[in-house]
Amino acid sequence: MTRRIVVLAGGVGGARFVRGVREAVRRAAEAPSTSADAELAHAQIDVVVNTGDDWWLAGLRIAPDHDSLLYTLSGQNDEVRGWGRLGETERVSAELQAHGVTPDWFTLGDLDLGTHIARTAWLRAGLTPSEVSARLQARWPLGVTLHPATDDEVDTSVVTTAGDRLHFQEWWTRHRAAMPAARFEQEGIADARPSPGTRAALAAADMVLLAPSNPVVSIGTILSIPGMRDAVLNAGAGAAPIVGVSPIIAGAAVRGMADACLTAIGVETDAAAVARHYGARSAGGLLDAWLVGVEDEPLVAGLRADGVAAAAVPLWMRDLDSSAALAAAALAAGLEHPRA
Ligand code: FO1
Repeated sequence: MTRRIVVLAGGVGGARFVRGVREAVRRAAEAPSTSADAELAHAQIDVVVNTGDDWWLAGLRIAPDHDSLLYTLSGQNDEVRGWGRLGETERVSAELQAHGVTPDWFTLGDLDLGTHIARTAWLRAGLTPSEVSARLQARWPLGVTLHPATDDEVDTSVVTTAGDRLHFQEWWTRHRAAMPAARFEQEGIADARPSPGTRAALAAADMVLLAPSNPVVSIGTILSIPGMRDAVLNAGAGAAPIVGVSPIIAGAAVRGMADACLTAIGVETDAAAVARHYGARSAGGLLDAWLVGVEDEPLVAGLRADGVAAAAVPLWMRDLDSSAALAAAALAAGLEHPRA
């Protein structure tokens, strides 16, 4: 039977992990060697993508996490910068900055602008973000299906401890999360709903993976959409195991500034603290299993005592092999914990 895997993901770390999941499933089909391979071969992969980082700039709708996945999975991502397109030029961006239409701390590459202009044109023609995403994916078949977590426009704002209020992108990109955040707000989140594709993918899922994305502003924002937590817990009529991967290794964020976000919500930057933040399903939370880095092996026993089936595996995703190995470990953890 064709397995249905759903991954909740944010931007850069999420994109690398999803690329690993796609590769692990490909290898399971190409060279099946274990019973897990037989289960995973030809599995369908759906990705629920965070939309909280999205923003309007120069009249264009920018969707960073979506585009990180789109470009990474189509082999066009600038792996050095971590975002944007390979072979990018910035002639239009220089003009936009000269006009004062875009800030000097946020660059829209010429090829990248093609995506934003297409997206904005389709939105203005009345298409939903999900329909826009489907058109972008039609041009670059990814081997997975991306679904914006919601089709409702809900940007993340940051309220700093100094009382400033700014869009997440400014806090993240201009200030590199250096301004201590008091809280994160998603305006309009109460009226937001999971996108149709997200609901359908979760309903049919055999397994749900929480990518090693920012647990606050990426995974947290996805889960804060009304109805999303229940849709995840009821995935596959409640039979789909939920497996998370730590974005923290040895007390430090793998990339990005997840530590700044965790501090803002009072969660310690620690692989076990993040698991407890998501909670064990048996204790009213989400997790059936949780992967920590081999550096954090000492945390495993405590997590297991708290009802989270934890395991220590290599978490660094430096290349396709290490990403596929991490994804295979997450998939194996899910297969080991078939829900009743
Ligand atoms: N990140 C930067 O640090 N500087 C930029 O100028 C920048 C431009 C940019 C343009 C389009 C896009 O999709 C992403 C862009 N990013 C930039 C990355 C983006 O801010 C982050 O990847 C996500 O918001 C983090 O999840």
